[in-house]
Amino acid sequence: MQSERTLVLIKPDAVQRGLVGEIVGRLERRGLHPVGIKLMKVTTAMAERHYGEHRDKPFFGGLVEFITSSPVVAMVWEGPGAVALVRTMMGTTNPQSSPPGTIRGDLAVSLAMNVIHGSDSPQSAAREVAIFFSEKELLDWESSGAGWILSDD
Ligand code: 3AN
Repeated sequence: MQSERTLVLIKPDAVQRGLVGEIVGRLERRGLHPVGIKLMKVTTAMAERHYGEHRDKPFFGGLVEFITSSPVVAMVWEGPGAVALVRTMMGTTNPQSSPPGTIRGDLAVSLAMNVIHGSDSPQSAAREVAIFFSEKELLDWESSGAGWILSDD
């Protein structure tokens, strides 16, 4: 399986509830590698770019307001099939229908405050990573001496 990178945001609700370690821990234990992590305040311009596909939706204003309201943890995670893997771990958009065992199913009750964002395709991941990180902020895990213990089989 091909190694991929995906953008993950720990949203303001989860940062405020002290769930950063829980969410990072789940991604680490699954076997993905962090290649970029930062605590940051999302600007309105970044949020409008990031959520551009929802521009015409009635909840767009609230979405931008929420994600810019207080700090998020922005991260890039890498590993085989990382985009779909993180989506599976997140669960469904509405936590009410997200099964136990998923991040939203275990940690969230609200559609608007659903604790985590993960890119929904490799194309979205490339676009979203570029909004939050410059190339020099991302670690090249394999050439950095950190090693790579995941195998393809
Ligand atoms: P996901 O985050 O599961 O990919 P999207 O991309 O459909 O879901 O929606 C982006 C974000 O917009 C969601 N994470 C959620 O916070 C918010 N959202 C989606 N649908 C609604 C809705 N009907 N009302 C309020 N917020 C919504």
